[in-house]
Amino acid sequence: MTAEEEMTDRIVDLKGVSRVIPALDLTKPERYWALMRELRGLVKIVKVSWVTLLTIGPEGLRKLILDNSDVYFLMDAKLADVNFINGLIAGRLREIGIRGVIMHGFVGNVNVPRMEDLDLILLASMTSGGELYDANFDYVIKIVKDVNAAGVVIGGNKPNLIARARAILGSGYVILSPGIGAQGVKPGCAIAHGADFEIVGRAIYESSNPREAFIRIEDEARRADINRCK
Ligand code: BMP
Repeated sequence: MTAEEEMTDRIVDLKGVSRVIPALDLTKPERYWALMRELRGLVKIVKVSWVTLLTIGPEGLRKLILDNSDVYFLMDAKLADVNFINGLIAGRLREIGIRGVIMHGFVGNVNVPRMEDLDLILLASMTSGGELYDANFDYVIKIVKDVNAAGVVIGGNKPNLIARARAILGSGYVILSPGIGAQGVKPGCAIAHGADFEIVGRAIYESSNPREAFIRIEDEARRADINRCK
């Protein structure tokens, strides 16, 4: 069976199934396989990045995906080129097994390629800086539906923007929030404000026991309580 046959195609189908997306920004190739072994059977989605691609290369990433065929791989490419090039890059990523690609929303409607067999997720607000981003927040949220994106990334430290996006987008789109753990947001607090998934990097991969850290954060995310987040 191929990786494609074993996993869900769409991130929206994983809403409620899993709440924590480990971010694998690791600089030693062997750590990718070691961490995926630790998280086996628990993790449904992982986020890889330019750090991943520059550490294990495209063939390494293809192998990592094949070796973990029950996991949805999301590439945080933060694309911001013209439509044609964004489409070419996203298509190449799809060929190596990536299911979802994150790109910048500020490039606008015209530069978001329409991909049939890949989830595109638009970065709408960053955990740090990004004042210009937030000034254009409503524009990025508005184009999500127009470009048929799967959802958005909004910093977990921006609870009001998460709630605003949820109100505008409804439940058919995903909201992913980074900033949990190492950047100071408590697990569960982005979800309490309307996010579907919390992206967690260092709090998992720098833990002495990543499997336990994942289980604890997933549990806290599952019990998301807005009263603990004030
Ligand atoms: P960590 O939990 O170690 O802080 O990692 C956060 C992850 O989320 C990194 O992969 C980073 O690129 C990503 N991220 C972020 O921290 N803030 C943003 O606004 C957008 C991101 O993609």
